[in-house]
Amino acid sequence: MCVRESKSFPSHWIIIFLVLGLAQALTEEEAALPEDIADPLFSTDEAKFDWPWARNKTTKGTPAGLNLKNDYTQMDIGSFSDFDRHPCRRVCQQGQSQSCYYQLVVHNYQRLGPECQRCQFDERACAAEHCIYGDGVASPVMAVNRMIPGPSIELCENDSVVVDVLNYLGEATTMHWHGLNMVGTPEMDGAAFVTQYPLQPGEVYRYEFKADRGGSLWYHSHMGWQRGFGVAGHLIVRQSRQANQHAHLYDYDLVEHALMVQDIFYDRELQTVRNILINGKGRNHLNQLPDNDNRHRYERLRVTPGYRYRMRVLLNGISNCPVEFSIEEHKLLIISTDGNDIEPVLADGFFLTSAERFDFVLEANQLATNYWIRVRGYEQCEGRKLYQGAVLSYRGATRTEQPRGNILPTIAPQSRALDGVDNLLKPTNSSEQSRALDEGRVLVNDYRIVATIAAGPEAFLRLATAEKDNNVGTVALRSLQPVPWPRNTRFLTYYSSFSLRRAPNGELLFQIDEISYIPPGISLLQGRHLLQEGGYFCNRSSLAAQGRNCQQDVCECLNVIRMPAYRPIEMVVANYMTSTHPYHIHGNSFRLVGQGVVGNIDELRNIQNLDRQGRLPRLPDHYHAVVKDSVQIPGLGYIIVRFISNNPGFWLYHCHIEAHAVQGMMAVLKIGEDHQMKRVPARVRC
Ligand SMILES: [Cu+2]
Repeated sequence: MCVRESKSFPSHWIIIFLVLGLAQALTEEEAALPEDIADPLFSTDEAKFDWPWARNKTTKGTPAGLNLKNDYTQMDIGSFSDFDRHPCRRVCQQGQSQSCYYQLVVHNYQRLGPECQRCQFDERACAAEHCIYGDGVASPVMAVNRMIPGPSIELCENDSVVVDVLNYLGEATTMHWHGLNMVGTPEMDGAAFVTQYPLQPGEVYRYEFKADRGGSLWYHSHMGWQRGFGVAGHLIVRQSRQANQHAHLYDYDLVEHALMVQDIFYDRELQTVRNILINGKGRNHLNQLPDNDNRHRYERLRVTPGYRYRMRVLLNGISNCPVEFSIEEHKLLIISTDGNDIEPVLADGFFLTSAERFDFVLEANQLATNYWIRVRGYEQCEGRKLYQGAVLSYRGATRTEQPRGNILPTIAPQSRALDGVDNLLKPTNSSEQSRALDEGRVLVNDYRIVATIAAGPEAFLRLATAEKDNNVGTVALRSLQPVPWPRNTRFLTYYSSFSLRRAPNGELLFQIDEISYIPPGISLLQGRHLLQEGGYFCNRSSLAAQGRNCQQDVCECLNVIRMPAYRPIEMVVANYMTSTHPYHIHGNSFRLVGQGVVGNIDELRNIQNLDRQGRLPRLPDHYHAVVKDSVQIPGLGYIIVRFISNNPGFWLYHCHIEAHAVQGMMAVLKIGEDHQMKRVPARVRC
């Protein structure tokens, strides 16, 4: 392999020169952009932040910048693999679980790199050459096995999984298995300095866990901005036909119908979201070619007339960019969210905030031609007019046939284009304008709808019942499973908040409970017996006991919220900002029993008072509230989630917008006492 590699070097250099020339051309093209695209719309306050590795003062050996040199030519590329022929990719049968081994190599790579030479002229060459074409703009990325998204892992429920992650990056990394609660294997959760020490460059870490549930899950790096640069992939866990309650609703469940939607950056200018891609591909917003120009590379989903297909969509969101998903002239029968089956809802489209997933059934019952699959960005992406398409292609349609409809039928009026601090603290009425365009369409999980309802039990009930015929709020979705707790269960209620504050030095601090998270230097799960809890952790109560007022002072510390194990827990989480934040906790799936908007909240006392007055209603148990692992907290609103804390350990609790999490919108739930947690070696290496 090495000999072959070195032989191919001269031609690589020629290709590199060609590509550098092309990249130069693109840079010039970009420099010549018209004002409205190149304007500093997003050089807002929110966008200016420290590099995550500068903030993470305790990370040792992390370089002072991204080391994105193109060193992949020196790697043993023969070991890179997609898992198309993996023995665990099979029809799932009851009682036939397997052991499944995977190797994921995480490495620096490039969009429109040397492999893309043929791909530029022949779309079909892209996959074969390991070209990451992206949107045709040369930019540094971090890939998994030379792919973005990384290779899909397909399993059956109860399979045992072994994954070796090899870190070929110039910086530390970890891998998180989003949607798996890691019951019994907390050290495999992939939370840096919480459940494991990160893998330094050149290290290997063996993740071993059980896929103890079905659903659309995913894996992604949990370090810095790596998932934004590409370190993420689908983790699809299927069930046997007997166990799958939705099996009768569809004929095919194909991995090529799993879509990862992602907002991207081109370079180190992380403050500027530049495009949205679907499975790593899509139209280029810089070259201003029409959407249907054949020089764009769109993802294609093939279907045969007369069949029903299960499709899976996830948003790997990095900036504040919720998206709306729909398909021209097709209804979507939504059957699952975050890997949890729901009572089916027939809709025209749905919204995703970062980390959310929706599975739907598409019936190929229209004229056999091509149709646009539409993804439209909002908030920061709306401000930059970002949207993306893919093509639903019926068997029998020619490749050159123009897809029906438009990717973006109507440009929404400019609404909350800026997401700067002043705008975030001001209410907005933009939602009304955008909503007018959606008249008559059934939309699920629309973040704007929740943002327009008034406070109070009547509005809440309307959201959960009457509006179901038209706009279906997240809280209106119903699980197929009854709640797992007995009637009249009394929950321990924790109040928490998401907020933004400016430090006296001008730095913007994204906070949970008015505390900006500082990561620890000792991994909490491994080092828990070494820690003097009082001196090492902080939380709202401990700071108050010290006389600290985080409303006035800047509180930056390791926020660890303690909860007892094996108890019914309820979290009421308020959002002081006008933009939504995707709430995510590790180690536990939860029921969403409340969600709404209350108007201005700037102290936890406000939300506690409202709750005391009975103005934050909960869904009754018989409603079978939806199960999720990631959910939007509406702007100036709240969510109420419930779970049984039967998984002792240290679990991250954070906003799933990467830009917010790396700036401090993160905390840890410590569930149970030290002695109730699994004993794990101080450092696990293979
Ligand atoms: Cu956020």
